[in-house]
Amino acid sequence: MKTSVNLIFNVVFLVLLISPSVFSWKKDEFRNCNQTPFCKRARSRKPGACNLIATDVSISDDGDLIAKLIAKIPENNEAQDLPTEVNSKPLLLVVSVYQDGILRLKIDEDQSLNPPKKRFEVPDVIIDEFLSKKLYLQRLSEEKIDNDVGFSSVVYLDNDYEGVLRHDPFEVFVRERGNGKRVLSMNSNGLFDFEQSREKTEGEDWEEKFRGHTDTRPYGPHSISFDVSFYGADFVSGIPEHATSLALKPTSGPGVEDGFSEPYRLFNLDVFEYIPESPFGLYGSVPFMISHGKARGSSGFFWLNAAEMQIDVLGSGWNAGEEKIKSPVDEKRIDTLWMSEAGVVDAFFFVGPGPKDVVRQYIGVTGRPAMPQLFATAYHQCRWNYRDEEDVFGVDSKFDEHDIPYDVLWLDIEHTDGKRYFTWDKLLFPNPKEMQNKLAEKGRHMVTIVDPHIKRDENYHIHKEASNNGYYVKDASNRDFDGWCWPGSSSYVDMVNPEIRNWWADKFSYINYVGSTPSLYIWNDMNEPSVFNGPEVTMPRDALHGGIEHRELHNAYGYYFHMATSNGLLKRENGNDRPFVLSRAFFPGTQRYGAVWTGDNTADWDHLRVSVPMILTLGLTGISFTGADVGGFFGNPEPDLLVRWYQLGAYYPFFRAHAHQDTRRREPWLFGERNTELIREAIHTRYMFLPYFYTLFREANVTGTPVLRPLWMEFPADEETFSNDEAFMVGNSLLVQGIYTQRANHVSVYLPGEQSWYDMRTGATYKGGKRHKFEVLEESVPSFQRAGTIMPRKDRFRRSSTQMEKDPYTLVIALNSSKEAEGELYIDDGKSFEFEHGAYIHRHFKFSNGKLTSSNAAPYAAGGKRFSTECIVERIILLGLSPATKSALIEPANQKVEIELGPLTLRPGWSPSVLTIRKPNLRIAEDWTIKIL
Ligand code: NBV
Repeated sequence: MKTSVNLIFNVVFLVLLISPSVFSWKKDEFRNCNQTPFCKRARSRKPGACNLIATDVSISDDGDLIAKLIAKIPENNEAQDLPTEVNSKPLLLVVSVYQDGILRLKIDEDQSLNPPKKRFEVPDVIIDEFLSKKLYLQRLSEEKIDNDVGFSSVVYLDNDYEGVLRHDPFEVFVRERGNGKRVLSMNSNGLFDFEQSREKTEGEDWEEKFRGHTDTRPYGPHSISFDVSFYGADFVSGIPEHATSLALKPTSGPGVEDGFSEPYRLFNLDVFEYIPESPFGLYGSVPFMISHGKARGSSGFFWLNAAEMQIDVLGSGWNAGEEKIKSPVDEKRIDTLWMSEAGVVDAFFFVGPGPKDVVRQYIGVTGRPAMPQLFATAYHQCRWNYRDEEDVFGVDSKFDEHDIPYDVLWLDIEHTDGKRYFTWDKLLFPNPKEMQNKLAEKGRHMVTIVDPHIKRDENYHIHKEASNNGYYVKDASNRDFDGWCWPGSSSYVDMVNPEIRNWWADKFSYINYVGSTPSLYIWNDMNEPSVFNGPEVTMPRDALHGGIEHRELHNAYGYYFHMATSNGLLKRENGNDRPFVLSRAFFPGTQRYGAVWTGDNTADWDHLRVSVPMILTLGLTGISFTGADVGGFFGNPEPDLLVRWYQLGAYYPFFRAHAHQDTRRREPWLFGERNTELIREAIHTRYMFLPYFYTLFREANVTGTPVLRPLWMEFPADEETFSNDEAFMVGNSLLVQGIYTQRANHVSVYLPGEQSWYDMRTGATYKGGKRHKFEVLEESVPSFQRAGTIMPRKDRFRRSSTQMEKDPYTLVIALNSSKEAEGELYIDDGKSFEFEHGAYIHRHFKFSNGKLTSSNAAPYAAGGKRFSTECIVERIILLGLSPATKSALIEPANQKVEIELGPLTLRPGWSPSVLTIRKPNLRIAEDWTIKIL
């Protein structure tokens, strides 16, 4: 009986899913702020409503600043909306200081008063290294601010900044030492509110209903909200994931645009056909905001909390007409309102002052981005689904036939036996190992999908073990939670528990994952988690992970799943290879485990456009290895859109084409010869720049600075760049402008800075600090090398990146007005963790005084492992030298070489000022100098 009900349910679901009329964003399926009581309550609070003051301020034995927050009982006590005994219980506040000027603020209930509930603090996000960088406060200085009743306590952050806890009214802020200028602050608008857990009062109903789902809310309201202000800011950015502009638009106050009156929601959700312009929350959440302004630079605020969060950006004048609250500061600032359903306050203040500093400070807390294997930075070919082995081999050989390189072929859910992950459909994929090995012979890899929903089938080994061991998330009545997903009735492994994550990780061993080989890597989808019949297509908030409610950790579920999967690949028998796992859901710390993509976009121009701010925003939050489905997941792209998408996608850090199963096939050779040629050229561009990309991935791995950067990250003082998210920087050297309209003839490109830019195809120069109008070419999107930089390339095209390993390098030197340039190249084995022990090459190239020098940028690290390569430099391209230059001298060999004219790339058309030194045949790993004669 149950099986036939399952079957009917499945069929109905499938019909619904593939029917185009239901393939549009169904707003009503999701809660808005008004339907979310904690959000509604927080949003309706008036500035100055917070009546908390800090008392008993002291330095603890642990070297922290500690205080109690108590309610100041107003003379007229009518305004209290909670029983007095709740309000009068003190909250505990702890301010700790860490290296790099980081202030951490924790506020929680006092456990010694036995609150009815211990609130959840998210483990496994903050890295140990950060904790070891705590500074122990020695003494407290106090001062009076304005006409305050009490004092403020001041703590030293570093030479330039200090943190202040203002006692009455309670406020925490960071300011510059010396001039006292504020950087960022909390509760300056008096909106702080902390709903303490308590017993139910008589007649109170804590249940919440939404579209037929009941949330039992056994612990009642325990939300937290507060305001955060960013000083000297022209805009704020960050808090992914939303499909919207990079500079966040106001969501409250005057001047709110249509469609932006809801707060930015952070609640991981599987949203069918998301629209390309909305504050609506998508698949992942990072509650980290970065501000930037011409005057002061950047600052950042991070709230480690995994419950649903809603964030308002308050448009200027948002509090006009309100009774003015006592604030000493009238300088330019952006106010924001942060609201979360549960958890504690665990907040980090980052002082910057540059955008790169803020990102470094943030990843100092949450961890450095993983260094990917080289193959993963190349081109990936995916579709839902490559039908069977024959299809796989067909696609694989067509790439060769058409001379298009690719590195990874992906298999979506249909490759499994009835959506039982870790299995293969025996008819369609009878020989998975042979299939992977065949591709591996050409240096190619495969990826299979492994989702978190486990089919409840007694004969399925994963289900049997998980249910016998009690490894599933439980529902509110403590039974295995049973929800609907691709396999029908499914349960979800409780990834928050480290023991269960370990068990999951073991499933990736070659013995357990039958049919897997070392060239197979993994894709985690649906890990928000997506539950077709759940409230808002996800897990009920009252589901249980041990004693923790799902509501408290919802946004981190997918992170733990990603972590467990990535650890699974590490545990494989050849665990010395770096894992590659793509995840749809994400949370702070995701950058340590792998790549992320922007989910189910649509094949239209607006989605192409919004992919750029989405990827840039992720990069600002440390998650640098990201991309959008090239071509658009839903729908059929017109050939010109597909071509433009390849041309832009070739610069995404994660470059993968993907398509829904109902779309027409769209492999690169299916749109006529000319389009094949154009797509080939786009993919070739990526392969050509792989050495540059890999160097940038290493930079991200060390410093957190993302591979793809907003223009303002490189040109922080140039206001023209602040609202520009149609162009971006790849590293510090390359500016790329997307083409986002059909049949565009011209495009206006702003080239920032004082130095000029060289057209990447022709070498023609254009002035910086100016907008230029360019004719739009069919062959490529506009891209420019910044004067003063040196970019490494590999210009020979092979079948895959792995086959380019021994290929020679080209260096492109773009001289600035002082005839100087600099650049870097990072090389390692592209695969293992040996680089962490010093087995890498890091070269620094510098051109000045008519000489190009290659020197070692990284004296061998402790641990002493070496990496060597025989690779040579086969070409040096010089941009910006006089065309009369005829020869150069290579030192130390004392060999004279000719300098010839162009070209810049192996394609036709270059400017006459492009000079080339052919075959200098220098070893890339060695020190050398070339002197222009
Ligand atoms: O596994 C099927 C798809 C996948 O192709 C896509 O990339 C994911 O984002 N998956 C979502 C589930 C179904 C979407 C309609």
